[in-house]
Amino acid sequence: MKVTDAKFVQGFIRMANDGWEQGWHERNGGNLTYRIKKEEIEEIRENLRTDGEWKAIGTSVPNLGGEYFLVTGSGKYFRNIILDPEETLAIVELDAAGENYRICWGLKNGGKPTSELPSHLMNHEVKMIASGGKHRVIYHAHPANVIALTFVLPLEDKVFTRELWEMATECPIVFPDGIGVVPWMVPGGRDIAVATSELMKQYNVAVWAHHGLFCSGEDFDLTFGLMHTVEKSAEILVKVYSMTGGKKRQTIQPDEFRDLAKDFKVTLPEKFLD
Ligand code: 2HA
Ligand code: ZN
Repeated sequence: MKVTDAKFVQGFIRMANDGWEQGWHERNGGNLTYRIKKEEIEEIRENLRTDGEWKAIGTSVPNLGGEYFLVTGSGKYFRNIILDPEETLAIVELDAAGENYRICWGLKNGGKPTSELPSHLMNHEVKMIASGGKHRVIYHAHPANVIALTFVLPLEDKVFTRELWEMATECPIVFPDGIGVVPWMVPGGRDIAVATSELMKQYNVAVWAHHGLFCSGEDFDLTFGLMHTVEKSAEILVKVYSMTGGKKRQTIQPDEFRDLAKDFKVTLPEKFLD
């Protein structure tokens, strides 16, 4: 099968374009990676190159040895993915040790996988283990309202979690584990990858202060939906701050969150409710 005809590639392109249309991907901002299923690789194997040069990932992900990923290219624009996926995306294979990668498809005019490859792969490893293999999508975007809040709220997991839960009743159901916050760090390197993956052991969402948002999920719908829900909630909070300076006349109370958790069968950590 042609790579671009595969259902997972179509799903990836649609999600990337949806992110562009939301305004989360100015210029070359953001990146998306998908851990490809064994049977999906078999469908397209005849069109994968095996002569790519092995290159260092820049970190070590031993539990992902031998896995294949569909990834956005470094410096590529989300806006262009739908027009030319073979120029803007790549499929990469990891070696058995999880220390090197090689390009098997895509980036037809040259280029490298996303500059955030170390962060994506370390988070894939953590989330694959934490979810028993279910999580396959890691998504980083630059949604404006989440970023704006990182100049106003204290950079604490509890504050971001509680404030965003309060802004929309669905939030504690969509991200019951809460949200982690990474202080400002240089993007693209191993340090931000380590800091983010530490938080992603307990969360599916991490804020990068003054930069953007990082999400993990099982499939494209769930991961896009998570990014969308968090950013919508941040937009409401920005409106509340803009109208009142942050003073709420009323809001959802801790016991109301507990009632919601019971009915919707989610567990909300008490540390976010006291
Ligand atoms: O330009 O978003 O974090 C890609 C990025 C880096
Ligand atoms: Zn970024």
